[in-house]
Amino acid sequence: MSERVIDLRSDTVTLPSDAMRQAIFDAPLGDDVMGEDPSVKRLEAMAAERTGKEAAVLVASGTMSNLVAIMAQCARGEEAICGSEAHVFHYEVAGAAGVAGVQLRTGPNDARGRMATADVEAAIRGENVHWPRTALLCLENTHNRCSGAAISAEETDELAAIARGHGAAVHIDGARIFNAALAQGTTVARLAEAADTVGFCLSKGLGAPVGSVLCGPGGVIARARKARKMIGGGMRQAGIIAAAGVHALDHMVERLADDHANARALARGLAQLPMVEVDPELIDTNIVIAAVGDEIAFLRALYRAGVLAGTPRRGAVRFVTHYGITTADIDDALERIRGAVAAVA
Ligand code: TLP
Repeated sequence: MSERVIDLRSDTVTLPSDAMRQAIFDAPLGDDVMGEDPSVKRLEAMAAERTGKEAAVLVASGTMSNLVAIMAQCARGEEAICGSEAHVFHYEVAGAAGVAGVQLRTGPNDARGRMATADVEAAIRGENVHWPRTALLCLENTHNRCSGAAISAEETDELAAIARGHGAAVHIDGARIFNAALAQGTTVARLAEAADTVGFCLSKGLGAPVGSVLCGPGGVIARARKARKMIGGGMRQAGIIAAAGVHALDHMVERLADDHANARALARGLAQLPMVEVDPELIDTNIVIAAVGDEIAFLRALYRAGVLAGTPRRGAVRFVTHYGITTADIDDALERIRGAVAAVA
């Protein structure tokens, strides 16, 4: 392995900046289960405001945000619809089924993370003694397994209207919804307007060490808060975490544009290489997924060259740009990847 490792496995590897560490150090604290942590209250108020929702609750992770959103909006034995490529379906240990008692039903996602209105309509159950009630539609923005595609507000509006027409609530897994808003020149509130609940992560591109926030109507968030307690997510002096989140919302949002530019540059460089297929025009945000043939051999060669990436599926590799990765790092990574590809070929 060569000198410094360039870690493009995920934006979850970001480390807090010195200023963020200082904000954590300075945070006023209290017992949040007793509703007395001023830093948590401040973060939750900011999050509600940014997403255009009435209330918010700080949770430990994106996974917990999706789980408590499901617990708050579905009864056991009910069904939630999500895309076939959804994070909640692939990577959350079937928590909807295992913990919430909720069955996930998928409809197809296209390569850009979109769902067709007809497919959502078809996945919603009617009234029949055999069928579970469709309680929730879960969307994802940006769409992780679909190359970080940013989903438009109009598309969300359209799908949400169908769900609502059948009495189902709408949740957005907005782990990277600040990326989605920035990429489309809109606000998170606009992207989430048609949804009941939206969760976003502090610990990805926003650079905080821990945490996600679920936002929505007061009554739903009260139920989510109770669900959070049930699964052991009631945290005491959680202001330690929340202070990093406040700092992130104040200082780390605009810089996500650098990650997007770096991802585009990386995709442009990758597209020049033999054995690698990727369309740089389709990179909306900070995730690049490229087709490479034998992904294991490819990742091993990259590893030896000091570049870390991941794989979302057979034949594909994933690179994620983030805070701490500069434009010079991207040039360096491309140089190393060029050498690695030559070695594999
Ligand atoms: N995604 C992680 C891995 O789990 C794949 C990553 O490296 O991208 N929703 C979406 C859309 C996500 O991308 C993730 C994390 C989550 C939820 C879960 O967040 P955490 O890891 O905080 O539980």
